[in-house]
Amino acid sequence: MAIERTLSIIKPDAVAKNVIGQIYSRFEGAGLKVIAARMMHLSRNDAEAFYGVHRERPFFKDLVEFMISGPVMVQALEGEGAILKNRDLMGATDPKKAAAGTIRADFADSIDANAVHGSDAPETAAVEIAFFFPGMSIHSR
Ligand code: RTP
Ligand code: MG
Repeated sequence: MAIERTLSIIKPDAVAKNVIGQIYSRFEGAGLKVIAARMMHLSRNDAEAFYGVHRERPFFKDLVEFMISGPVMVQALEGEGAILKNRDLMGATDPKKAAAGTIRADFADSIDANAVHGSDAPETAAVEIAFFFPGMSIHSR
C-alpha cells in the first residue's frame, strides 16, 4: 500500500481530558508518523470553513459550536495507507457504535463530542492538510 498523508484533529473534548499523548501513542503504535502539528483555538470562520461540506446538515451549528469550545491539536500523519489506518484507529463516528479499543470507544462521550477527526479520502486529506499547514511546516520522514 502506498505512503499517504492524512489530517487528524484531536477535538476539544479529548484535549480537555488530557489524552493527547495517549492518542499520539496509538498513531505511533500503528506506524503513523506525526509530520506537522499545531495546537490552536479555532475561530468560528475556521470551523465553518473546515466543515463546509456539512453546512446544510442539521448538526452543523452544534458541530461548529463544539469545535470552537476549546483548543484542538491538529496534526498531519504519514504512513502506509494512512487515511484508512487513521479511520480504523478512530472508530465509528458515534462512539456507541465504535469497535472496542478504538479512540472513540475509549475517549469519546457522544456523537458530537467524539474526540478526533480524520480525513476520509485522498482528496479531502490534501485539502485539509493545506488548510492547516500552508507552506513549509511539513517534515516528511
Ligand atoms: P469527522 O469528520 O469529524 O472525522 O467525523 P466523521 O467523518 O466520522 O463524521 P462526519 O459524517 O464527517 O461528521 C462530522 C462530525 O459531525 C458530527 N455529526 N453529528 N448528529 C449526527 O447525526 C451527526 N453526524 C455527524 C460528528 O461529531 C462528526 O464527527
Ligand atoms: Mg468526516
